[in-house]
Amino acid sequence: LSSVVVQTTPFDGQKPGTSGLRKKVKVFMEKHYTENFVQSIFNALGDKVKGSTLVVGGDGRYFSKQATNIIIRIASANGVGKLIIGHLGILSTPAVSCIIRRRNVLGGIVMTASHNPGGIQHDFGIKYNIENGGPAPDSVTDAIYEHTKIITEYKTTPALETDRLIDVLGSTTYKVDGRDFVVEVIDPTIDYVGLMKEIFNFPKLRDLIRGTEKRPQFHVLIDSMNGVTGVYVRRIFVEELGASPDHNVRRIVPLDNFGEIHPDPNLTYAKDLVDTVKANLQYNLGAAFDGDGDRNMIIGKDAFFVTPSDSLAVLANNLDCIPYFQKHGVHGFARSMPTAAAVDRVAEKLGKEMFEVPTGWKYFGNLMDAGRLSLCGEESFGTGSDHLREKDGIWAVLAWLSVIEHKNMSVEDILKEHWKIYGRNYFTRYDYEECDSDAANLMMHHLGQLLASKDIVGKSFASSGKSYTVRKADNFSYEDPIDNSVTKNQGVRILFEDGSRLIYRLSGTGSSGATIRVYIDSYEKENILADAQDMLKPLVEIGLQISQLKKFTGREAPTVIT
Ligand code: VG1
Ligand code: CO
Repeated sequence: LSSVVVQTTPFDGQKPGTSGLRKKVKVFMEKHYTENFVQSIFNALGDKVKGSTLVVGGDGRYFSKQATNIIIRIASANGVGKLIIGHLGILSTPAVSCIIRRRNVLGGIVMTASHNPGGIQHDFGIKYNIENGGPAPDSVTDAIYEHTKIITEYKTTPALETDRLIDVLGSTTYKVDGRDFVVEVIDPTIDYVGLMKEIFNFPKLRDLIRGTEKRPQFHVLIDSMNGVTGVYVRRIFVEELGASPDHNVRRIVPLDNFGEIHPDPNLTYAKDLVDTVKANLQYNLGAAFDGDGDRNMIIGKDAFFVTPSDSLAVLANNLDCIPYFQKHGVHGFARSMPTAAAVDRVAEKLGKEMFEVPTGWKYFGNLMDAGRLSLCGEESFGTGSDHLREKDGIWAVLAWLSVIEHKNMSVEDILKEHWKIYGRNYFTRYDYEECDSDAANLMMHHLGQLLASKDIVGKSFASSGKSYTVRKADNFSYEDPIDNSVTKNQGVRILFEDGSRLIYRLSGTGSSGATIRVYIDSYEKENILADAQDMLKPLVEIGLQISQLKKFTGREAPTVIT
């Protein structure tokens, strides 16, 4: 087979966001659009591509097959030696990370738009992961973006027959321009399940889920929301841990449009799971994942909600019951800046290093590689550890089950005990999705001016009888302690004297318009059993007042509250 060179011209806006390039499917379908981006990845990688091995797979959303074929042909023409592809193009985001690490390859191309809806009308996405298994850092995504702006041609091998190639397991070797090019189609679960078995005590978890003479069954309901985790849930929960395929798992067949739902595990989009757990009090735990399997939501009996910030803190406090951490030790903890600081209190008590990074998993990788970070999380339903370099939904549920097995307590009791010891960080996030971009930018500009004005510090704001005085206000910037790279403008923070915070930032994962996120949190030492929305109401109002969000966007209410 011979490669050919195809002339092309650049597209605007191929800038990877918080987690890769995400656009409407129809945009990716435009002639040369996907090709340009894939070629730009190879251009940014340069000589490293020659003879390299890359992993390819994704959440199976609409357009994945076409994109896989494009990637195969372009990779072959660019001198890639081998592609390892998940069967049917399926690989969860954590599984890609796992395979890159276990097989020591150059990187991976992940086809996902995560929790964004799928189907011909909705979203597609491509992101590149580097050799540590993690999302490419800004230096790499910036280089890719620069190439997308100047691209004039791409290389491909049009005669390479890809039809049905990824439907069958096994290796195929081609000769392209005289070189060997191998496509190996693998079982998407094999590496990942192997890793989970090394990390956790599967026999114990099996006893928990099936029950023993001494202990009643612990009933779980695991919801894959028609996303990619279905194949992993079947292997791990049903086949390995003995969960019932009828009662313990749901929506575990990946669909390319996610069954027309929004595969995002939160109280709004996973309401179906919440309602089912509420209606069936035999369930002790419910969990849901997003489309690509890196997010998780945990609820207890009667749908008792665990905020991701608390989930992180509870796991941090109990890691020593998990074999992986017994073996490797527990190094530092980290969270993204908007995530509530519950884990910071655990770090302090246990004497561990604690890091606060910008939003997005790529900022955790360096710390993990340097051996300074074991467990981290984000308020956006992301939890993970240094077992790989992505957040990992299934891992988080197995970690929770390990803690439950060890403590022999309910989800709710574990949380209440935790708050009693550490106090509680109340947290909520208001999302205003698909706002007018100009309006959102004007609001951020207004906040920027506020920061620049000298009198913001010391100023008091009052609402519903509560008053808060500003201690500090800034736009978050982060210096990576390992490579000293600096990332600026990561969100406007208004920090109050009592430790409460208001944070504003624009989403970097949407595919149209702008999504404004407002994060609100406050800490209570004693008053730990209140309702989060009631508790935070005054601060929410102050947040709207300071930002003049309604005036700028015309929005009366958020699209999603978590
Ligand atoms: C959102 C979340 C962020 C997360 C990112 C990717 O980003 O806030 O915490 O890392 O999604 O998650 P943004 O820029 O929209 O706020 V995923 O599961 O979409 O890969
Ligand atoms: Co995701």
